[in-house]
Amino acid sequence: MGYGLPASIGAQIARPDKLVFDIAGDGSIQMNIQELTPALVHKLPIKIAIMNNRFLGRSDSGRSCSGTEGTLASILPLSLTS
Ligand SMILES: Cc1ncc(C[n+]2csc(CCOP(=O)(O)OP(=O)(O)O)c2C)c(N)n1
Ligand SMILES: [Mg+2]
Repeated sequence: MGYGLPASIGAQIARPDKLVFDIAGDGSIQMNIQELTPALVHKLPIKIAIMNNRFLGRSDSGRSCSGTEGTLASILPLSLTS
């Protein structure tokens, strides 16, 4: 959790020729959202898809006993360069 964006920055800097995607939960992206600043400063073309289910769902674990069965996530695509 929180790893995807900083890892994507490292991957994109290491391999500028490659398309880098960060697929993140809304809680995960929030954890290290400040890393958008270096990504923008360095004009990194990382693509970010945020799986927004509006809570720290811990993915599927515990869902059957938490009353959140059937909760759907909307996807918020975010491109840093366009
Ligand atoms: C650094 C860190 N803190 C806390 C956790 C415990 N944890 C695992 S999943 C999760 C919630 C993730 O929420 P989100 O990114 O919105 O994904 P969702 O499960 O809602 O799809 C938490 C707090 C973790 N894995 N890593
Ligand atoms: Mg979530």
